[in-house]
Amino acid sequence: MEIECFKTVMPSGSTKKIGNIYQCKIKENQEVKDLEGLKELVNSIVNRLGLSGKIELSENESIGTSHMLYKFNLFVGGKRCSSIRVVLRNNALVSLTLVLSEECSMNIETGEKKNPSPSSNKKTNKNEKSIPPGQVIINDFIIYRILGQPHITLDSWKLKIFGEVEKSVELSYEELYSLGIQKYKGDFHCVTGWSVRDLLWEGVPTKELAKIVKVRDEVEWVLTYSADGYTAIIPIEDFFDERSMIVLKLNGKVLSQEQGYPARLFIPHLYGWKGGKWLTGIEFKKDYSDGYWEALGYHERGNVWLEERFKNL
Ligand SMILES: Nc1nc2c(c(=O)[nH]1)N[C@H]1C(S)=C(S)[C@@H](COP(=O)(O)O)O[C@H]1N2
Ligand SMILES: [Mo]
Repeated sequence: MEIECFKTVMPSGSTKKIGNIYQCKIKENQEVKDLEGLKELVNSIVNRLGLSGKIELSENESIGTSHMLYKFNLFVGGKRCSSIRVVLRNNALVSLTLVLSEECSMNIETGEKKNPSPSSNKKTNKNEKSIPPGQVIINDFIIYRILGQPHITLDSWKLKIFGEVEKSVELSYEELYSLGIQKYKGDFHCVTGWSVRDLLWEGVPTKELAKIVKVRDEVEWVLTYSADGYTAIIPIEDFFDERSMIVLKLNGKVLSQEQGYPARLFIPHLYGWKGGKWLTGIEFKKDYSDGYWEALGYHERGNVWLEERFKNL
C-alpha cells in the first residue's frame, strides 16, 4: 500500500488542544466491508507509517448521506498517543488524519504539499430553490462552539483586515456598519448534514471591504480569525461572491452571543464551517494554509452544491 502524509499546522490561536497533525493520502482505492475490515486497514496504515500500538474505535458519525467519519484512538504502551480520523465515502476510504499528542510525538515521514489551486473549480450551481446533495432540513440551528463561548463587548471589539493589501485597517462596529447593509434571504448548510431554510441575513457585503483595503492581485485565499481561536480558509472568489457578507443581524435581530455577536461571516454556497462566528480578523493570502477544520481533513473550499465535505488529498 502506498501512503503519503503531509504535516499541517493550524494558524495561531486554534492549536490549543491539538498536537501535530498529519493528513495522509492512500494511493490505491481501498474498499471497506465492515468495521473489522476498517480496523485492520487503519492498523496496517499506522504500521506502514512506522507506528505501532493498539487501535480502538472511539466514535463514528454520518456526515451527509454518503460519508462516514470514524474516530479511533491509538494506544502505545497504554498511553493514548494519537487520535485517527478516517473518512469513508460509499464504503471507500477517502482520507485519514492523525492527530498525535505532544507527549507521544513520533516522527512521520512527509511529502511536500503543493498549494491547492482554487481555480481548478468546476462551475458551481447556485440554485437557491433546491436542497443541496446529502442535506436534511431541520427547523433551527444547532449551535456550535468547538472552542468555547467567548464574551464580546463592543467597546473592545475590532475587525482587523490585513495581509496582502495596500492598506490594512481595523474597523469598529460602527465603522463596519457604516459601510452599508445588504439583505439576503437564504438557507444555511452544515457539513454534518443539516440545513435550515429561509433565513434573513443582514450585513456588510464583503465586496465593500475590498474597496477600503485594496487587495493585491496575487491573493488567492482568505483566512478568517475568530475571538475563540477558530480559523477558516476560503478561496478569494468565494469570499467575494456577491452574496457573501459580514452578518450583523439574523432574522431581524442583532446576532445573539451564541450565534456570533457582533459579527459572523456568511457565504451562502459554502458549508457553515467556513463562516466564523465572533469574527475578529480577515487575512488576505497568496498561499493556502489550513484553518481549524481544514487541518482535520475538511475541504479547502466546501461548496455545498458540489458536496465538497472532505479534501481529496
Ligand atoms: N468561532 C466559531 N465559528 C464557527 C464555529 C465555531 O465552533 N466557532 N462552528 C462553525 C460551524 S461547523 C457551523 S455549522 C456554524 C454553526 O453556526 P450556529 O452555531 O449559529 O448554528 O458556525 C461555524 N462557525
Ligand atoms: Mo458545521
